[in-house]
Amino acid sequence: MERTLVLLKPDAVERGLVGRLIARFEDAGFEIVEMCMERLSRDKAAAFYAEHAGKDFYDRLLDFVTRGPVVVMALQRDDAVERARQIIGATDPLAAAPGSIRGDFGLNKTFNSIHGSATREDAEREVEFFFPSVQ
Ligand code: 3AN
Repeated sequence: MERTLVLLKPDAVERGLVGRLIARFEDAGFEIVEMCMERLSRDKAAAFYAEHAGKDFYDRLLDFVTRGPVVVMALQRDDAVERARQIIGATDPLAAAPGSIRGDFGLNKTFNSIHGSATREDAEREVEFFFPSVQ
């Protein structure tokens, strides 16, 4: 069974969307393998988003994801990475399909409510990053 990492960003937590967003994944057959709520330190956020270091939106992204708590989940089902990306929608909420999480709730390219692993390799690294004890 495949796993992916989903992170509900501060704008989702602040707006009281956590329960509805988790329900979308459970309704789509995902099992929650691990879950935690935490406020990311700047160093941890920088490590998580290291691939974007130096980009024009990087500091804005770190300010945003550290401004309040996030909810992090390791989710499992067949084709978890691809299916979660479909449920989440495109990075830019304006381009995200209506009915996808970002299409329905994302505010802009930075405040886009949720992160999901982009590839199976990213998923393995990201699950290990947040939940090192998970096999
Ligand atoms: P995704 O989360 O859709 O996989 P990534 O991994 O390219 O997108 O980007 C990670 C995060 O960086 C996005 N969720 C978004 O918050 C932010 N981001 C990406 N591209 C932009 C951009 N062009 N302008 C502002 N923020 C961006």
